[in-house]
This record gives sequence, structure tokens and C-alpha cells, in this order.
Amino acid sequence: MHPDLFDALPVPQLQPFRLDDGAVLLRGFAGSDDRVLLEEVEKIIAVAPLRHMITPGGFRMSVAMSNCGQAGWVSDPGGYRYDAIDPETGKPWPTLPAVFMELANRAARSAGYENFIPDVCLVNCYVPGTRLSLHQDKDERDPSAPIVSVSLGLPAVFLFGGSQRSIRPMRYTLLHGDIVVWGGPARYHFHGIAPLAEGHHAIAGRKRINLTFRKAL
Ligand code: MD6
Ligand code: FE
Repeated sequence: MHPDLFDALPVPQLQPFRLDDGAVLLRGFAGSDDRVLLEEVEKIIAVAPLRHMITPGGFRMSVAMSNCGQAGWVSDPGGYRYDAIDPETGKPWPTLPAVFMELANRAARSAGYENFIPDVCLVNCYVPGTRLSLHQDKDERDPSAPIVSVSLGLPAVFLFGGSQRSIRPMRYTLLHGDIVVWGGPARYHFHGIAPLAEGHHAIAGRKRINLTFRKAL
């Protein structure tokens, strides 16, 4: 059997794996929706193209980003914000596909967060060498809502620290179909992605797509 065939076989895990209080890893949870999810990503980025945003410090982000939903996360030299209009196109972001909504809600429920209705999905695209430095997600209005993070394509090493930057992060490899849900006491933990290793994924090719669902507004 060709080794790539294994990439297409999700192994869903019955028990959520605890990363910390409030944070769990659901192995393979998105595995059976993978092709539909990637088709929807293609439709989104055809309307709202992937772009490298500029940080408030003036650096070009190594991750290429887009959004869908009622608003999108935007970084520019003026700061970070959620904006209902895509500054690249001058148009609203594409709407959140029903399959995204349903998956995010189901994953949150499995992690113990009932009635999670996201209004924003940030689409992150990594190619080998791309990294995301340690950061906190704190631009969202409602701190009681968790974030649901879906990994597709190439594996990535997720760095998961604590409430202070000085806490040395744990390292978890996130695979195609894995979902991380976090909120509660872990909601503002520092986290990032180590530089993506070279590789080829049977379905996604030479990249990793991460979808993070938020209740931002
Ligand atoms: C990524 N994820 O996995 C980047 N943020 O590519 C994030 O920055 C993230 O996975 C908040 C909550 C979950 C996440
Ligand atoms: Fe984040």
C-alpha cells in the first residue's frame, strides 16, 4: 500500500485529550469532512484572497490569511481588529458555510462548550517554513466563548504555553482532521506554530490549512 493512502484514513478518537483546564484536542474529529472543508476554503479564497498581513510592529506575517463570516480578523500597522469589510477587496467577507458552522458547534459541544455559534472563521495557510510566533488571542469581545481550531493538510507542531509568555510551551503535533477547542481558564494562553516541515499531503498538497472559529462580535 502506498504510504500516502494512510493520510486519507482518519482515526477519530473517542476521548478528548486534555491539554490544560479548558483546552482539549479532538484527534481526527474533522477527518470525514476534510474534502468538503477544503472545497469551501477554495471558494472562500477565490473571493477573499489569502494575503500576508502586516503586524502593528511593521512585520509581514509568514502565515497567509483570509476570513469568512460576519467579520474578519485584520492586522495592519494601525493594530489588530475585526472588520466587517475585507480591506483588500472593499467587500464583505464570504459567509460562513453551513458545514463550518455545524462542525465547529459539534466540536465545541464535545469539549463541553454548549451552544457555540461562531461569527468569524479565520483561514490560515502555511507552507513549509511558515511559522506563527507565540501570541494570545484577545481581540474577541466575549471571553466566555471558546475558540475551535481545525487542522487540515500537513502536520504542524503546536506550541501551547500558559498565561505568561515566560512559561515554556508544550509541543503537540496536530494532524489532518485534528481539532483543538479551548476556552475557560485556557482562553488567553500563549500559543503558536513551529516552522512547518517540508512535506506533501495526499489531499491538501504542500500546505497546512488551519481554520479558527471565534465568537468575535
Ligand atoms: C494554527 N492557531 O493552528 C494557529 N488560536 O495555525 C491559533 O493561533 C489558535 O489554534 C487560538 C485558538 C486556537 C488556535
Ligand atoms: Fe491564536
